[in-house]
Amino acid sequence: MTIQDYLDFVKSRNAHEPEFLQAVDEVILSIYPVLERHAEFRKLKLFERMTEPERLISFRVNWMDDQGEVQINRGYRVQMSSAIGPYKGGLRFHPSVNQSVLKFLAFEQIFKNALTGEPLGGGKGGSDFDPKGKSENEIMRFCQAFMGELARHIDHRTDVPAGDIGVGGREIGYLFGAYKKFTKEFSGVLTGKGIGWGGSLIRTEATGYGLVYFAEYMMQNIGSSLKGKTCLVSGSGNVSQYAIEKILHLGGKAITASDSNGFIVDESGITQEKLEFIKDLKNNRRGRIKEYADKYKGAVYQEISLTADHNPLWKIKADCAFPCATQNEVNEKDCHHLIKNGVKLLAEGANMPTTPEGINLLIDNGVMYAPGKASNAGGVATSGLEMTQNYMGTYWTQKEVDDKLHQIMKKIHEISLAAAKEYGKPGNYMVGANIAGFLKVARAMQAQGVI
Ligand code: NDP
Ligand code: 2IT
Repeated sequence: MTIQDYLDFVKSRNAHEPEFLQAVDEVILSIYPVLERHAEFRKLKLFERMTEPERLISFRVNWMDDQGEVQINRGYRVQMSSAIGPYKGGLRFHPSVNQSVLKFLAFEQIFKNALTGEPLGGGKGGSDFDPKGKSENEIMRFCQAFMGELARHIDHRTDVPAGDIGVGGREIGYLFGAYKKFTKEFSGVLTGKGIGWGGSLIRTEATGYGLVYFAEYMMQNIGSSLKGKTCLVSGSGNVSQYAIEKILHLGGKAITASDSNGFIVDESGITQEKLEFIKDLKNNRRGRIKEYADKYKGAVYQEISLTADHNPLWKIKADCAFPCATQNEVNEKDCHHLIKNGVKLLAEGANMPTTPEGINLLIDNGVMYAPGKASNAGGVATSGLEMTQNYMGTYWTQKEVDDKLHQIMKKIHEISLAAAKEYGKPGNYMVGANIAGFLKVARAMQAQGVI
C-alpha cells in the first residue's frame, strides 16, 4: 500500500471527521518508512487496526438545571487501544466536543501513552456540555448524570479517565464521588484525584511542568537553555498555568496568556505573584483573562476573533512559543509571524494545536518543533504514577514524583531523537515521536495476535 492508499482507507471510513483524519495523516506520513521496513506489520494491518477504535460508546446525559428545566447532552468514551495497558486518557467538557474531536484525541493518546514507557492504552471521552456560566450545583449534577452511564464502562483495571479541557480537580471530585456511590468501590478509577483521597502530588502541575522540562532538553540539545528566553504561552487553564510557573523556575520570561475571548501581553513578564492571580481568577473565580490587564496596568489586553485568519498572540516577538489552549490554534499564517520574529522553539502543551501546514513551515525554517504527544505527555505519565501509587496503596513525596516526571520527559526526548535519526530525519521530533510510539504499540499487537 502507498501512503495515499492508507490515507484513502482511513478517509473512506471516517469521511466526516476532519480532526481525526488530520491526526491520522500526520502519523502515517511519519511512520510509513517503518511499514516499508516491516512486512509483518503490513501483513497484520497494524496501522489500519490502530485507526479503528476498539470500542466507541456514545450516550445520553440528562440533567436538570437550576431553573428546573431538563437539559440533554451527549456523552462519549472512545476506547481506542488496549494493546499496552488499560484505556487511559482525559475527559473533555466543551461545546465543540464531537466524535471526530474525541477520536483524534484518543488516537494521539495511543502513541503519547506508549512514549511515557508506562503500561497505558489509549482512550478519551467527554461531552458537549459547556461548563461556562453553570452554577456549582449544575456542574455537580451534570457530573453525576454523566458518570451514571460512564460507570458501567470503566473500572481501575479497564479504563481510567482523567481531566482535559473543562474537567479539572472540581469535576474529577464530583465524578469520583458518583462512581463510588454507583459501584460501591473506592478505587483508582480516575486520576487527577485530590491529595488525601488517592491523588498524586504533582499531577496538577505535571503537564505544564513536563512540557517545559521537555523544552529545556530541546534547548540543551543545541547547547542553549530557557534561561533569559522570552516565551509566548496561550491558554490560561491547567496546562498554561504550570507551563508559566516552570518557565519562571528555569529563568525564562512568559509574557502572554489567553482564553477564548482574548489575550494579555505583559512585557515585564508574568511573575509568581501575577501567576497566583491567574490561578485564583481561573480556578476559583472562573473569570476572564481580561481582568489581568485591569489589575496590572503594564499589561495590554486584546480580543481574539475565533474566525479570524490568524491569532495576533503569535505576532508578539519572543524566543519560544508554547500553545497550551486547543487544537489548530496555530496556523500557517501564525507560523509565518513566529518565524519572522525569530522564534527558535515551539513545544505543544495542547493536543494538535499546530496545523499540518504550520508544522511543515516551522520545520522547513529550522524552528525546533515538539509535537504534543511527546511534549505534553508528562500529564498522562504522572496519571500513570498515580495509578501505580493507588495499586501499591502508597503515596510518594513531591520530590519522588517530580524526579520521575523529569526522567520520563528526558527519556521521551531521547527516544524521539533516536528514532528520528534511525529513520533518516535527525532532529525531527514529530517523526521520531510518532515512530517510537508506533513501534511499541505495533510490537504489542503483533505479540497478542489478531484480536
Ligand atoms: P483547561 O480547561 O484548564 O484550559 C483550557 C484553556 O484553553 C482555557 O484558557 C480556555 O479558555 C482555552 N481554550 C479552550 N478552548 C478554546 C478555544 N476553542 N479557543 C480558544 N481558547 C480555548 O484545559 P487544559 O489546560 O487541561 O487543556 C489545554 C490543552 O492541553 C488541551 O488541548 C488539552 O487536550 C491539552 N492537554 C491537557 C492535559 C491535562 O493534563 N490537563 C494533558 C495533555 C494535554 P476558555 O476559558 O475561554 O475556554
Ligand atoms: O491529553 C492528555 O494527555 C490528558 N488530558 C491527560 C490524560 C490523563 O489520563 O492523565
